[in-house]
Amino acid sequence: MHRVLYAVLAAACATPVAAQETSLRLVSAFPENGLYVKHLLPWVQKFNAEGKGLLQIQFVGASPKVMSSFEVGNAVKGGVVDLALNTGAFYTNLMPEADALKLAQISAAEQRRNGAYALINRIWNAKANMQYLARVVEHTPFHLYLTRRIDRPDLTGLKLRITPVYRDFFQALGATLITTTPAEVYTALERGVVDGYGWPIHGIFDLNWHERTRYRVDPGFYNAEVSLVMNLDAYRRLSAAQREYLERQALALEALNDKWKEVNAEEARRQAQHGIQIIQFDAAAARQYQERAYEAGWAGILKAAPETGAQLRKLLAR
Ligand code: 173
Repeated sequence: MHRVLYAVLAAACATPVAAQETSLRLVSAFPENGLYVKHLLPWVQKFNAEGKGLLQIQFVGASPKVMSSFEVGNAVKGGVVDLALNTGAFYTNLMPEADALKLAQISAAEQRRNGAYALINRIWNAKANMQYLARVVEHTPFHLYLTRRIDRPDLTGLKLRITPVYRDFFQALGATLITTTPAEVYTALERGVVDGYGWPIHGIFDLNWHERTRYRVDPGFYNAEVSLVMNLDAYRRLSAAQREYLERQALALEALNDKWKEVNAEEARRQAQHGIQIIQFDAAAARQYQERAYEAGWAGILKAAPETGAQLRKLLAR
């Protein structure tokens, strides 16, 4: 991160601007012009309109401009920022369990009811100094996008751009892997450094990856997770009224998640329109592909975090 920006962020964090009002600084680990920030900003506006005199959110900016996607977790942990729109795969450096939320097979609402959120918060509090506030994306599978055709679920000889989300699965299928932030995907495709990448069903137009994408492999797998997380100290500094307000707005944000169903249908149409072809396996191979994804995904989590991984699996898997 730029040193000057770091100093500015650190100095201005959660400064009470009036006796009662607190302003929280929010950073997005996903790019400024992407679907996720576009989804979040109207909520921030509403939050600020209704929270005058109590609690405000200042959107500071997004990766890669303010900091690398992979640094945002650390910035939240250390209190350099108060809030982040982030995904667990971007902060596995803090705790490997962060990446387990992609394996959830029940809704966020169910996770609140069955104790998963309480468990997530015990782990996130203890290991990352974070409060987990809301899941901002649901109903969204990840896919493998390619520049070359394959005809069966064998990735041998393919070089793929990944984050930890896809690592264990794509590795199990024989791929060679290169980890990059979203900001580096276009150049990797352009230079032919990779033959494809993992990404959700939506969002490939945000940074023009569609120009370099010929195929999408169906089916998708997992449950793309993007969430709002908060520095735990900043969370604990809030008054009861501020916390109640924040939690209420976080619930309201989570309640918007059905929208992704429509977005995803539209994005799939748009991909087809741009000539992106679907590589589809037969039913048996497709089922195997998805089973393999979950098997490899949980194996990776359990290997890195045997105890908490098993607790998470109990509450997140069906
Ligand atoms: O960068 C990624 O491919 C990634 O890990 C991710 C996670 C959630 C939503 C979108 C992308």
